[in-house]
Amino acid sequence: ALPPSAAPALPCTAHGDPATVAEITRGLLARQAATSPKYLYDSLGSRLFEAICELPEYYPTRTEAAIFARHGEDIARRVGTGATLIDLGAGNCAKAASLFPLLRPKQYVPIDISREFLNEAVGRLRQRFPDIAMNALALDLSGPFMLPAEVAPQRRVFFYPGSSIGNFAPHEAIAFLRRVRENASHYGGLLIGVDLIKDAAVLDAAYDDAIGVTAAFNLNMLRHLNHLIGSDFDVRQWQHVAFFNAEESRVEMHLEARTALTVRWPEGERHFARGERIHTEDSYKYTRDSFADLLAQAGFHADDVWTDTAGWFAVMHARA
Ligand code: AVI
Repeated sequence: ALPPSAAPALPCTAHGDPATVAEITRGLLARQAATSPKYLYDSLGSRLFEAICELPEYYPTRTEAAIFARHGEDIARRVGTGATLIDLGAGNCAKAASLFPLLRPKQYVPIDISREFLNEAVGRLRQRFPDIAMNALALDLSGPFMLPAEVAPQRRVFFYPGSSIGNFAPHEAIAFLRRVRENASHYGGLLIGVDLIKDAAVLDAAYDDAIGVTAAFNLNMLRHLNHLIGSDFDVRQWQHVAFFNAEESRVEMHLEARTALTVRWPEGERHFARGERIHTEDSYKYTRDSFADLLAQAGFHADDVWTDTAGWFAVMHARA
């Protein structure tokens, strides 16, 4: 039997804009229910993701950091100093900040969907690096975007670490990178982190850690959805499921109903059978060659790659 919830989950007022509500409810009503992974990142979700990055099982963050530590000077030679560094999905801005001493950007433009989280991070960073101009932008990068005029047009270098590109399906990744390229200037570039295909057991553990931080990260999406669409998801009725799907070359995250249940929101409802799932995230894994090919399809030319000794992760540079 399920433990009773501490408080009854009552439908509340929707706080998302009508387009957001429509997008989420369409996904919930689809035969295979699915939600965009961007809804994993409310303020708590962003903090849980920070915690994931510290887990021993979650190798991408520390492996990428080791690549930057070992090859930083080489990377800086390739990227060049004095650029406009545009950090796509910046989060706490820590990765870019660790490269400031080597890359010495003229302007730093962190972009993230979570405005509150971003503003806090940039506030702290301004005090540490008073000589770098900083313009934080709260933008949703999942659709078309155009950088505002305050972003210096000279030598725009896009920084997209952490293999966040893996959260797009390959055709979406190509479309996204094309949009990035449209925003790049002459001599602009892209410095991107890519998670590579490896043993399934390593991947499974990275997305289903022993102390349940990734489970909390995934389940927290239901609280966020309740806030956005006024639904009555009871988090205790759901469980985290994650596994590597080798055929699709991706780790999938789902939320699985522990029991038969009905979720209600102001304009609708959905019944879930026991074991039925909501597909919440994909994290695609590549080879160096398959990713260079994807870059080429987006109009970028990959001209350098750095990896760790085990070949688990790659940092690639591409010219626009
Ligand atoms: C942000 N993104 C690259 C992470 C990933 O590995 O796909 C999100 C994540 N999901 C579960 N753990 C981490």
